[in-house]
Amino acid sequence: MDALILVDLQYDFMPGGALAVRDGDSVVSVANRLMSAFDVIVATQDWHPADHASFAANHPGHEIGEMITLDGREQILWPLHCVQNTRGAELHQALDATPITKVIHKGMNPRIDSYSGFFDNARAQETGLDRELKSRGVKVLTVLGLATDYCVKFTVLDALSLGYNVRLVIDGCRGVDLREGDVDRAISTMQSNGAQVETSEQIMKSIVNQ
Ligand code: VGL
Ligand code: ZN
Repeated sequence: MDALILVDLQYDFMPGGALAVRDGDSVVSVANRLMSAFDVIVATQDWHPADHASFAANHPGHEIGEMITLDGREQILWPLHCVQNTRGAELHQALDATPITKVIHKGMNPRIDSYSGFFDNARAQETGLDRELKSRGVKVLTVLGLATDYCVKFTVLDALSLGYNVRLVIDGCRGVDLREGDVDRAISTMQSNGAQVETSEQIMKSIVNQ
């Protein structure tokens, strides 16, 4: 069984949002096109409380983009984003929500960030995504979304470590590039860990021909 994983297609990661990813909204149509080919479709949602420790605003004297040490872990400070029940945390309305079979929330623990859709950054807690996929007999994941160099990257790496086969939809991802080259490095890292990088067109064709 194959599943499509839509990572964080939320307003705050789209142009005009609090943590806008350049051209981020262009992946919504890629998601809509791919959904017709999948029975299991999971959307993740970054879902922070307002007092989340990843927000620069909660660390007076520190700035957005700065790296701090938080409970012994490195933490990049982000603008306030994806606060639970705000518009910025909603899935983009152009995303066809009807075929989505499950929504997984992450990043609720105020002290621990959660880039991956599977575990928080301390690997202390599971989100329920692995259980959901295993219960449906899913072995292959097709992954797209935002942002390539954070939540997509860590979702893909965790998926590979959990034994899934992973296809990364290259035209379905956009990244932050906090440092120039981050997106390219993230793609190489995913690939060298075993992810297959494909276009949505290649994936559609391979599924139709099955
Ligand atoms: C993300 C930074 C902070 C992401 C989430 O979805 O890639 N990036 N929170
Ligand atoms: Zn976040």
